[in-house]
Amino acid sequence: MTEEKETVVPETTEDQGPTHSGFVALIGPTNAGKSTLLNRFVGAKVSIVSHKVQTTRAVVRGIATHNNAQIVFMDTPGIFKPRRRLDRAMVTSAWGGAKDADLIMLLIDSERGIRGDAEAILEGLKEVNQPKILVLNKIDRVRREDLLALAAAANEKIAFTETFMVSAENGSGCDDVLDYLAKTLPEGPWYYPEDQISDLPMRQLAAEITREKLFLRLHQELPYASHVETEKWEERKDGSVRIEQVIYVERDSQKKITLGKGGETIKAISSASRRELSEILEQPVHLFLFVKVRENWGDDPERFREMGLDFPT
Ligand SMILES: Nc1nc2c(ncn2[C@@H]2O[C@H](COP(=O)(O)OP(=O)(O)OP(=O)(O)O)[C@@H](O)[C@H]2O)c(=O)[nH]1
Ligand SMILES: [Mg+2]
Repeated sequence: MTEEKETVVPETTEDQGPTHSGFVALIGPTNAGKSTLLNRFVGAKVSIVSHKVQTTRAVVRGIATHNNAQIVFMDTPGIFKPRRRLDRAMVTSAWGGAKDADLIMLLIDSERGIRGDAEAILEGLKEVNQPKILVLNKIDRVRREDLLALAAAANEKIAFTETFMVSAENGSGCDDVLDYLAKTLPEGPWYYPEDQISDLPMRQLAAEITREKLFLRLHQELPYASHVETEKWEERKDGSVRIEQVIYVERDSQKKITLGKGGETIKAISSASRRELSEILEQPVHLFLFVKVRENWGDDPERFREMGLDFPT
C-alpha cells in the first residue's frame, strides 16, 4: 500500500505533546492470531489470515496511530519446527523481526497454552534483550481461571513487563494494549506519513489476498505447495484495473486440483479475490489467474526474494 506522495512526518501532535514511535514485533506460534491482531490494531486488512497453520510467510509491517504515537507492528511468520527450506526461511525471518524491534509482543493462543512450539519460543526469547510483553489471545474461548494460570506459568519462564488478555477476533482488551504501547514507546518522530497503514507494495498485497483465498479453499498440502505472484498491473482509462497473477504449484496433479473440475475451483478463488481486491482498491478489478507448475519453486532463490525472504543455504 505504498503510494508516491509527499511525506509529512509530524514530531508533535497539537494537544498531546511530543510524538512517540517504535517497532513492535508480534512473535508467536503459528495460528496464534498474530495477523488477526495486527489487522485489528491497524484497523484494516494488511496481513492475510486463515484457520490453517503457516499462513504468514514473511514479515509484514502494519502501521497504527494511537493517541500521539505511531506504532509499527511487525507481523511475523509463526515459529515452529522447520522442515522444508521455505520453513527455515520463515522461522529465520520471524526471529529477524524480533531483533529489529523496540519491543517484543509474544502472542499465545490461550486455548492451546504453552506446550510445544510456544515453549520453545519462550526458551528462544530468553536470548532476546528487548522488553517483552505477553498477550494471551482468543480469550473468547477459555475460562478466566485458566487464563490466570496460563499467565502465571508463562511469567514464571520469562519476566514479561506486562501481561494482556485479548480477543483479536472481537476486539476485547485490544485498546489496553494500544494505550500501553503509545505511552511506553520512545519519544520521537513518526516513521511513516500519517495515513500510511502498511509498507507492502500493492502488487504484493494483491498476491497475498489471492494466496489467502487459496489457503481457505484448498486442502492438505496444497496451500503449502503453492505461491502467488502478481505479474501485470494495468490501470485502464475507464478507472478499472487489470491484474494478472500466477499461482505456482509443484506438480501437475496439484495444478489439476487448483483448477478443479471444469475450472470451478480456480473460478471461485478468482472471484473471491477479485471481490476483496476491488473493495480494497475502491475500483473495478479484472483479475486473471494462471496456474503454472514449477517443480522446485520451494528451492528457487528468486521466489524467496519475491516473498521478501532470505534464501537459506
Ligand atoms: N476464537 C478466536 N479465534 C481467533 C482469534 N484471533 C484469531 N483467531 C483465529 O485463529 C486463526 C489463525 O489466525 P491468524 O491471524 O492467521 O494466525 P497467525 O498467528 O497469524 O498464524 P500464522 O500466520 O499461520 O503463523 C484464524 O482462523 C483466526 O480467525 C480470537 O481472538 N478468537
Ligand atoms: Mg499470520
